Amino acid sequence: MKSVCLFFILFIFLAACDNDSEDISPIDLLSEKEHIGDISSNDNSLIISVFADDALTVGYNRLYVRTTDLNGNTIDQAPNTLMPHMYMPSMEHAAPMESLGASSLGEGIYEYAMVFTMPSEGEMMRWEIWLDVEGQELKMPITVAPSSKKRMFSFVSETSGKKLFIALVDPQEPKVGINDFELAIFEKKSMMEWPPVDYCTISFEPEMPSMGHGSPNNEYPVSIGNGHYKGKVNFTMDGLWQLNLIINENNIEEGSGYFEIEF
Ligand SMILES: [Cu+2]
Repeated sequence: MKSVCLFFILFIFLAACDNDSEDISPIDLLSEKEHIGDISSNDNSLIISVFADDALTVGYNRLYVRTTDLNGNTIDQAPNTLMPHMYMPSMEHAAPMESLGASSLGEGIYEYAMVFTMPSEGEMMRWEIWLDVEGQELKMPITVAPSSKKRMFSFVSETSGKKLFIALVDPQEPKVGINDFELAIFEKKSMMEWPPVDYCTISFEPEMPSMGHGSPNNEYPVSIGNGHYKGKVNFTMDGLWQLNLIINENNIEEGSGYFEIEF
């Protein structure tokens, strides 16, 4: 009798869970993300909310932006622009950013990506997100933490003199075996201009520094447009991996660096 009862309770519990997952709303999906901040338009008629997959760190970050009215109703409207902006003692600068369009999370949610090139540091080094909403420029203060593992590197090319920033995009959830490997390259043309770069060719070698071995069957990332490059990386075991990359233009080395991935 006892086990029948337990079974019945379990059944009810599972049924309830199943029900929940069926009417999961975009708002619920968004609430599982990291809430970065809210800002109101100057006339207080709109509230723009910014979310991200995780707390913001140096490197590539995906953002989710939703606009609501004062009653909390979603307005299906994206900010005209969304730009990262940093204040430093002697200068101000932007950073690479991508506008990715409507999100699959739900109606009225728009996706962006930003590559933060350095961490916030108190009052001296402050980041903001600048939003253009219906012609109004709004400024949302944000905090960017250093990344515990190296997810971005930069160099000035000895051949072309260009300053390039290389950011890790995928894998976000690495596993043993073959993983999608995606990175993005941007050029710092000026403090405010950070266009994507599609002309590079890339070679790389994964390495486990603690054990001194690499892995077979990797595929070099190739350009897929918008500054992104896609290939495959093979992790033969878990632990800390270092991906050593060489970035070339016209078969001439522009520079090199590495990413760290630990799982
Ligand atoms: Cu800076």
